[in-house]
Amino acid sequence: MILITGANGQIGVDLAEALSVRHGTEQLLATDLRPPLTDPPLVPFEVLDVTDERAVERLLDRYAFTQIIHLAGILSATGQQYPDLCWSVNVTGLKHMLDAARSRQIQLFWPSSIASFGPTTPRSHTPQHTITEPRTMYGVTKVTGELLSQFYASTYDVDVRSVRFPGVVSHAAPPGGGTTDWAVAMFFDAVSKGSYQCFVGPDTRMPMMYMPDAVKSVLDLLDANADRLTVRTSYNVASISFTPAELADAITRHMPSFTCTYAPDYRQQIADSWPQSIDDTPAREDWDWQPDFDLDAMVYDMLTSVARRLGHMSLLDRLSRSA
Ligand code: AKB
Repeated sequence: MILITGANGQIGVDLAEALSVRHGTEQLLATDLRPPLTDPPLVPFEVLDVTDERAVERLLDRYAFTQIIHLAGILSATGQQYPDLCWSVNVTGLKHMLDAARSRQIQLFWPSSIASFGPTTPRSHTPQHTITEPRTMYGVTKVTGELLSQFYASTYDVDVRSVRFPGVVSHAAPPGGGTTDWAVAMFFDAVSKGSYQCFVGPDTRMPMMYMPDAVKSVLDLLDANADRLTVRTSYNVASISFTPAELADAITRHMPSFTCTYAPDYRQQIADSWPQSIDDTPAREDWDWQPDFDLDAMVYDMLTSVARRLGHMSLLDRLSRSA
């Protein structure tokens, strides 16, 4: 059986669906601090606060889990506003999962982030092994989590696996409190309002990934032969890098009247401290990582999906005719 924490979040919703296709819903237990998104839930569901060690232990005592997909976490922008909460959820929560994985011999996946890097890291083609001096609390928790994972893997032989996600673009569930959220919000505002005001400047280049590739990276890493894995902190995974102006341009090719304006706020400083592109050679060599989507394929798929979700039939029709 597979335990998913943070199942109501942006990655949790899509990953739970992919896992239920693979293993059947009866093999999953989705958990989150908040109640399920649908009634009845799509997969068996329980409320779980990952910072509550007793609650975590009680839950793990009741099921024979073989894998934990630990997605509960606070993202970068929220983490700057609530640093104590960010530490507690991201570090204490992960430590509870590592301890559970250790005592019960469960395989554990959790996502780190490009936020592990900081202003002293090379920003272009950021290598796997490089300086990790983040300035955000979120980044501090991710570096801490990576080092904890490596310690548990090398000292206690825990099979812990992780990727450093870039911004993830998707339509099933909204991201919350991230610095890369503009890349999702731009699609929803383009379809619902025809315009978007972006909270980072037009030339802010950031590494991104479309959700199907993000899901694929998790499944591929979980499937990989343990003997081939050389990284037990967290693997760099790269896909596409683009700026808000480039994304706006790509959207405009399908929606000529779309306009994007810019009003950078405190998130600009966070974005400027992160890499612009990522070198993921070890992931490609160790477990054959390869993304499928480029910018244009992602934009077409996102616009189609968001138009369908928001009931914008004329746009859907136009998109299908231009395919
Ligand atoms: C965020 O913006 O905080 C996340 C991330 C890159 O980890 N999307």
